Amino acid sequence: MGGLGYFGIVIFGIFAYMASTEAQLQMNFYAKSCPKAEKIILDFINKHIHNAPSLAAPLIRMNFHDCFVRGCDASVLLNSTSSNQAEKVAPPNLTLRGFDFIDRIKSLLEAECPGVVSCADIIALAARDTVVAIGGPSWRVPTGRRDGTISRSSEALANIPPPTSNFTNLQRLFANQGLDLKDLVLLSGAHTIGVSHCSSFASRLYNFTGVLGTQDPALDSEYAANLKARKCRSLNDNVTIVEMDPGSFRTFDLSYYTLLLKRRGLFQSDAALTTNSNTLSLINQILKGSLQNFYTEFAKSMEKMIQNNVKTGSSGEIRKHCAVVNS
Ligand code: HEM
Ligand SMILES: *[C@@H]1O[C@H](CO)[C@@H](O)[C@H](O)[C@H]1NC(C)=O
Ligand SMILES: *[C@@H]1O[C@H](CO)[C@@H](O)[C@H](O)[C@H]1NC(C)=O
Ligand SMILES: *[C@@H]1O[C@H](CO)[C@@H](O)[C@H](O)[C@H]1NC(C)=O
Ligand SMILES: *[C@@H]1O[C@H](CO)[C@@H](O)[C@H](O)[C@H]1NC(C)=O
Ligand SMILES: CC(=O)N[C@H]1CO[C@H](CO)[C@@H](O)[C@@H]1O
Repeated sequence: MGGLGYFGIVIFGIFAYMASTEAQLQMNFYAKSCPKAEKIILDFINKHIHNAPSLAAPLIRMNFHDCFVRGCDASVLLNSTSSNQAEKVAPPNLTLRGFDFIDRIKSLLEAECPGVVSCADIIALAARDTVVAIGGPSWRVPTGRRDGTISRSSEALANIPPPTSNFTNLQRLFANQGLDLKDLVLLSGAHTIGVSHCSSFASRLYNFTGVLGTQDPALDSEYAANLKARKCRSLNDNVTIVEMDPGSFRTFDLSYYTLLLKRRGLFQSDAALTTNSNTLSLINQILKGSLQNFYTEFAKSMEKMIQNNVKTGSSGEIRKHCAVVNS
């Protein structure tokens, strides 16, 4: 053997092993450093979810937006500065909600153990706990994420799929995050809860492919007529909100997929899932299975999404205020 020798290789191996374990998230990462952290979050949610049952939707969406830009590092929470346009001001983030709620949890945790629990972990735990609180699926949230220091509007635009996405775009943007077509179909199932502004899909009703007065033929015409008459009365309505899964928008059920097959998915991106034979067959499989099975599969995809490309160990920081980097 050459200069390094057997001993060198063993030492190198040990360091490589340490570096790789350091880079892992783990269950209950705060067990020693802030033992009550996860319970404080859960208690706060259980205390407030009755007054705010609609919070689960914005929080799981916030989790998705956070993870799709620079890994789940709470970059989505940073405010813009005089020299930087943050992710928050990018079009996809204009409709995010729930920032106050995260800030209130953060102040409780700072009071309990200052500078220990990351904003990125708070988003991931709060998203899971609120979805569970409304009777939805549960998933494992290993912790130990660190907060990032960079947040750019342009990166949100480039990485978060717009509602006008076709299948090719969706596949590409999910693949960028290490997520496959199964993850795409399952995670899109989160549209079973929550609301959308008319502005996110009005072009399908009034200005499809840029021709005023035309409608997206992929949208059920009866549903479209109804939306135009009762909800989104003009192309420029940026105020009205619409339930994405009308009738059960607070229940984490399978009806989103039923709607897709009736051509009643609200966005072009929802409709796009039926334009590919693989994703169409996944939709049919989900509908043939039980709700419990959907929950199990959804959980696996969430666990993938929330662990991809995270900052751990000594990278990033633990922010004191979720909206600003530490000075
Ligand atoms: C597949 C690509 C996706 C696209 C194009 C997309 C797009 C959108 C849009 C445009 C809205 C409405 C925003 C508004 O106008 O207020 C929305 C809402 C929502 N999205 Fe998605 N989304 C996608 C995937 C996901 C994923 C992966 C999740 C979570 C796992 C998710 C969860 C939600 C939830 C819960 C809402 C409702 C938010 C609320 O009630 O405030 N979406 N999405
Ligand atoms: C999908 O959208 C992209 C970008 O908007 C476009 O370049 C591409 O041609 C579209 N693909 C299909 C199959 O329509
Ligand atoms: C209709 O869509 C086209 C293409 O996206 C856009 O250029 C045009 O401004 C839209 N019309 C209105 C009235 O917003
Ligand atoms: C909604 O549209 C009006 C008129 O076009 C505009 O003045 C206002 O800033 C818009 N509001 C939002 C939240 O984008
Ligand atoms: C961040 O921006 C929000 C909304 O503009 C503002 O209410 C909040 O005070 C800001 N937070 C910090 C810590 O500067
Ligand atoms: C929550 C949040 O920061 N929303 C911002 C989105 O962008 C608009 C316009 O750029 C701001 O006014 C909001 O404060």
